[in-house]
Amino acid sequence: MFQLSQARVPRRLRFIDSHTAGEPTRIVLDGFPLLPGTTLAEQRRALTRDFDAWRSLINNEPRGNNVLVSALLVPPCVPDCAAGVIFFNNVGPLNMCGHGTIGLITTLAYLGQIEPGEHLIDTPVGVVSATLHGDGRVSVQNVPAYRHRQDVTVQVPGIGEVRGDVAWGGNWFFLTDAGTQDLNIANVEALTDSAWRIRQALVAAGVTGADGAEIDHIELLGQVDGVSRNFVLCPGKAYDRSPCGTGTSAKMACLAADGQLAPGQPWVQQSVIGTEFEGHYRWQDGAVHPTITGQAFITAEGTLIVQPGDPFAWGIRADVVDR
Ligand code: PYC
Repeated sequence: MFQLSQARVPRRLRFIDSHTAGEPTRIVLDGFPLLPGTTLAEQRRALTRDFDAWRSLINNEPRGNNVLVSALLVPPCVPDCAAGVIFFNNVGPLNMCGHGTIGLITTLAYLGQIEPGEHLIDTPVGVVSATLHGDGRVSVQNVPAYRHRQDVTVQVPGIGEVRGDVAWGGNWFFLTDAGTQDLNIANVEALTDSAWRIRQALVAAGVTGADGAEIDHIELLGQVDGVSRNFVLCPGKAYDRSPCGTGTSAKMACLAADGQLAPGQPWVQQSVIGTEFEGHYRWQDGAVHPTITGQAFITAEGTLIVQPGDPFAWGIRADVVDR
């Protein structure tokens, strides 16, 4: 059980908020503890193990919210990288985050730290490269994506048999057809309910990603006016307002495995709110290397303040019951 703040002076953390295709990102510039570790994977483990209260402070209410994805801007551990980043949301760390990387690059440009061109970014799952275009769009060359399991069936209480693929796009996804469900913003409650049931059924059935990794993103897919549209439920039960960069990567890996998308062929992925990412992939060393292009916009900059004695110093957490 973590301790509430005993600090005698206000804690201050500077941040910049943006949204990418509607999905918010908070980049925290300073004010958090130095994380031990010589790689970002080690530092992310340290964040989860010893500093999870800081994640909650930044991302959870009353300073954040369940939809927000935040990231610590940290010194890169790999030479030649412009920055290091550790993403997290309302329930824990994320491996990679496509919309968040677009938000990060836009934030670094806003701060005057980078110019248009290609930039390497160190993440806990490897180095990704991102290109800032002259018009403000950002292309993220994501980590390699692949389909792990095809045509998995699972019995979902209240729904019945659901069939889908398990794929890695920087996070673990279960991708399945939305069937007759409307993929639009008016239907997000019902979509959330379906996706959550599917996620729980996968856990109950022992369906995982590689090495037993939990599948913590559920992607329901369909078409609207001939364009692929998705609904992605994130680990903390919020849905992605953007088309989800890692989810689009996972989708392209499945299409590539089915021979339905050739290297270099453009893929447009819409979100449930109708925003778009453009994608394509390159085939290298037997793997799909996805690129996702989108645009972020700065929405706020400021300082998170934690006053001494604030009972919600560390955010509102469902797992803290002794307040
Ligand atoms: O864009 O990869 C993404 C993402 C993951 C979770 C929310 N957005």
